Amino acid sequence: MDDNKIQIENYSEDMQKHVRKQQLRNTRRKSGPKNKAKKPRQKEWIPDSWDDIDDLDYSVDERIMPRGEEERRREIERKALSGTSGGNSERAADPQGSEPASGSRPGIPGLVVGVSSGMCRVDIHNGAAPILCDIRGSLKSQETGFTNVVAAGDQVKINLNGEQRGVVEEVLPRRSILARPYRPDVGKISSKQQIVVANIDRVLIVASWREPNIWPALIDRYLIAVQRNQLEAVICVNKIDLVEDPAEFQATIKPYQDLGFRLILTSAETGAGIDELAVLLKSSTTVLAGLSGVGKSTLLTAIQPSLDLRVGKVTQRGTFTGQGRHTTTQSRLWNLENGGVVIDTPGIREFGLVGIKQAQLAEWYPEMVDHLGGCRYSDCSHSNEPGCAIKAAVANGAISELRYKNYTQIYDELCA
Ligand SMILES: Nc1nc2c(ncn2[C@@H]2O[C@H](COP(=O)(O)OP(=O)(O)O)[C@@H](O)[C@H]2O)c(=O)[nH]1
Ligand SMILES: [Mg+2]
Ligand SMILES: [Zn+2]
Repeated sequence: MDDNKIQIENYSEDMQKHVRKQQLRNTRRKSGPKNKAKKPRQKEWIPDSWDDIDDLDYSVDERIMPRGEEERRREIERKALSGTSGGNSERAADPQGSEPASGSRPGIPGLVVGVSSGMCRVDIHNGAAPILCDIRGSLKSQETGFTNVVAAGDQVKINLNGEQRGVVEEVLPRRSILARPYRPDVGKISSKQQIVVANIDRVLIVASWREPNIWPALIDRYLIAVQRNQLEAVICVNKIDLVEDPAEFQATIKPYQDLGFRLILTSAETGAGIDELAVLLKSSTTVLAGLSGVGKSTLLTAIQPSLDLRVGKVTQRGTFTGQGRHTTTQSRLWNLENGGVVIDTPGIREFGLVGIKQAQLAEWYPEMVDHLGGCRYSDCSHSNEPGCAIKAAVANGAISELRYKNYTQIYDELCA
């Protein structure tokens, strides 16, 4: 398809979105009960440069997803997984007309360890520092549906432009990605997604017990993202030195244990759980996902002090402000000394739910699946309907109240 046409289509889609979004925003401002419920959360932590997407914008984006959008997004995901060495039809025309066959571009193989403002750092496995690379213009002009060409974790081929500078010529097919909806600047709306990390095996969902408070619905969102991408999930609850009420703590983590999810309970302050975490991270490629301030960088430094991720002083109870810390603003990858690859991400809240409709949500809750079909109404939302098998299962303890509450919270943010 011709580039101009794509641009125009995107533009009018974006404009329509913008108008609808504004209308929804206005309506919600006047009356939305959801809006009210969210206020304390927004006060509790001050966003980073990367995650300054307010919840409202995010949920509106999902609600107004136009018909056919889900299919379009699936196609986009398929493209993302094929890297830039996929089908030729997706390639921008080569000015020289000398496009080499797929996968046969000359270049030095390397691993993208960090990305910022259109450049990336590539480790070419020679023991030296990663090389700062531009990205070949023809890669940038490909229409992929994603805002970025490369992400941390990508396998690429580069050519050197000198000793210290290179150019990414090709992005090899990816085995997995995690992406997020993208909003370029305040005021601009984009329907595109941004690839945050590529080629990961495992997601370490990091939450803190306090400062900031544990947010179980966010854990569920990440769990859904992990299941959809067929990755391994491990939940890490950090700052357990700040647990005041062990009974409350146990009640919060038990639903996840009962479902068979692996949990690692840590405190970078006391050292609890750090060895267990270190063993986990020794194998495979793990991305750390969690709100800003939960302790992702601190945990990585505890495992390998030479990483030298400057972080703030250990949190005291009641002092979380979200400010004055060293914050990770871009995803970064490290090869650990003892094996394993880790990628630290900035606090990203919105992985995972793009394209899921309200009626599909329960399918992502393994404990609900068996009860589906038992409701009196086939289109039961499992909220207020009589004869609801899910609510009956909550009442008799087969489904935990915590998970059900998370379900209803997330449900309200999805499109019908
Ligand atoms: N009390 C306590 N504070 C911690 C713990 N882990 C990290 N912190 C503090 O939490 C703050 C945020 O940590 P950081 O690693 O920057 O979080 P990130 O944004 O997830 O990378 C820092 O001030 C850390 O010192 C912990 O286990 N207990
Ligand atoms: Mg950090
Ligand atoms: Zn029901």
